[in-house]
Amino acid sequence: MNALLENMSEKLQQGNLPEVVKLAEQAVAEGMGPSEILEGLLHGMSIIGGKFKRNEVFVPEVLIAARAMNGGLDVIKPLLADEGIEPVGKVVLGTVKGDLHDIGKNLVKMMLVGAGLEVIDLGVDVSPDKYITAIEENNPDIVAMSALLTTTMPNMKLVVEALEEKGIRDQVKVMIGGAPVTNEYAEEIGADSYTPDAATAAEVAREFVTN
Ligand code: B1M
Repeated sequence: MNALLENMSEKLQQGNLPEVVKLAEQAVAEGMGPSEILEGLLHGMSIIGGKFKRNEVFVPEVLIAARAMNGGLDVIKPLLADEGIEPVGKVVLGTVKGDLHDIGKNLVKMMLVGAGLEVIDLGVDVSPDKYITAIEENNPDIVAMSALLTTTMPNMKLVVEALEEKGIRDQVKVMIGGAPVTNEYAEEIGADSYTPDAATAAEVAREFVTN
């Protein structure tokens, strides 16, 4: 990683939002591509993640690092979208009920938009009812769910069950992902796809809507 991205990663770890935004803008001005800049942001976030796990930093530090990460993502968002084309399909996306983690979900959103899909972002802490209402109102091709906690993962199953109860399960493809989620879990709850990262999620979503 070059010095600029290294610096941006460090500023992200310190939770310095203005500096992260400034350095991300500088990287864009210097001609770096969105994927390269994203790598720098993810590098900082993964260091913070490791420290959080080892109890070397706590929720407030992680929260301000996450805010800085989202600030950096906002800078590269238009560039990722520019790589896409006219919307080829529609996705209703959210982080499931009880879960407030939104960085991965935001990344998935950007990649989906970049892959040419329209995204209706329901945000975080999305209840099965809210998913159902959004699906009924927007008639999407795909419902995409993110979960970062083992305790909130089961809420993905509740959404699949709610779709079945409403008789609309066959109208949408269900995509799931997030750190604790696995392919086995997707099979267990009857989801159509598990993908390990945002880029793969976008590829699979595109396949779903173009096939
Ligand atoms: Co939280 N947290 N957190 N946290 N947090 C984790 C997830 C944890 C693993 C940390 C740890 O190691 N102990 C742990 C979960 C343990 C578990 O359940 N197994 C944990 C915990 C315990 C908690 C709290 C309970 C802590 C507390 O309060 N005591 C609490 C819960 C709050 C809640 O949600 N109700 C909490 C709070 C927070 C913050 C608010 C401080 C903050 C979130 C801020 C925000 O999102 N705006 C936070 C963060 C930042 C993390 C870590 C450090 C980083 C997560 C992240 O953003 N990663 C995380 C540790 C870790 O993951 N190493 C941790 C970067 C992001 C790009 O990756 O989201 O995995 P990720 O997304 C990936 C893939 O998973 C995939 O694509 C992305 C990559 O391309 N992906 C999908 C994601 N969604 C997808 C959907 C798809 C496909 C792919 O299809 C639809």
